[in-house]
Amino acid sequence: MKDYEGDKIRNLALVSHGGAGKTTLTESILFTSGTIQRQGRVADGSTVSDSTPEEIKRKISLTLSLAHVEWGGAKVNLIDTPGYFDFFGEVTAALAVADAALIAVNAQTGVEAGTERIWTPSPAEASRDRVRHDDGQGGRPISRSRSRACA
Ligand SMILES: Nc1nc2c(ncn2[C@@H]2O[C@H](COP(=O)(O)OP(=O)(O)OP(=O)(O)O)[C@@H](O)[C@H]2O)c(=O)[nH]1
Ligand SMILES: [Mg+2]
Repeated sequence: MKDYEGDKIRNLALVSHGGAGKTTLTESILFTSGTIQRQGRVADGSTVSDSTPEEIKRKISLTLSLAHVEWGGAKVNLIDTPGYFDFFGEVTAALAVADAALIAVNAQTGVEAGTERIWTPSPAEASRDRVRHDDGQGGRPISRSRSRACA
């Protein structure tokens, strides 16, 4: 595989409510960029992202999956995440390494609960952000917010 300098690598997480179209969009990006020659469909179990037997059977994403395209001289890593709450840990993991998030929204149903959950920080997350700004050392307030998160 070609080597890319760090400034030519982008990590893009696709996130949103279940069924909004993340896997379909990932497949379209792969096809449009010429990375794959045939555009698969979730309903047929033929997408790059939903490739495990369980995902093919259920027709939903269960774990995050990685794919990449080359675009404008950069390597764009696509991280397709599951939208169902049960697998929210996969979204957290993807966002931890992503440079940017692409939020797919179903044009017919609009912003749904799962998308709001990703968009809105939990009280513990918000609290931790604030104390980081207030206190350059961070240690004591952060451990306090950790206690709140675990309470
Ligand atoms: N008509 C139409 N159907 C779409 C579109 N995008 C996705 N779908 C269909 O909607 C269903 C769900 O699409 P997915 O791509 O699996 O959605 P997802 O966000 O990856 O779903 P999860 O992985 O379960 O969160 C599939 O049957 C798709 O074929 C679209 O733009 N238009
Ligand atoms: Mg999916």
